[in-house]
Amino acid sequence: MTVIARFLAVLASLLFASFSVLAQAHDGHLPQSDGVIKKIDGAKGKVSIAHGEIANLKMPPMTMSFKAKDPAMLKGFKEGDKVRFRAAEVKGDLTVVSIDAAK
Ligand SMILES: [Cu+2]
Repeated sequence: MTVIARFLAVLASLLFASFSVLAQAHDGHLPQSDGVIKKIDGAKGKVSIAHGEIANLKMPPMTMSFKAKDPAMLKGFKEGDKVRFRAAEVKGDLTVVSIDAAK
């Protein structure tokens, strides 16, 4: 490998790494998914959601439990509420990173 080619390869991998870090840091870039709240456990910061497809997690529709990024974000919601939310894998846990009431 020439010096130039090696330099370009390092540059490309650095760029790629910084882009993926940025993509994870900005929750707003994750696609929103639809869901209906089935159960809330505020003490544990857990919420069970019957959700539609979650494109970024390649997950088909199902009902499952998520961790809330911040338990306080669950305040004001109750079972049966329709929501729009963003989910991501955070330190191995499937986590709701944002949640809003669906109109
Ligand atoms: Cu799921």
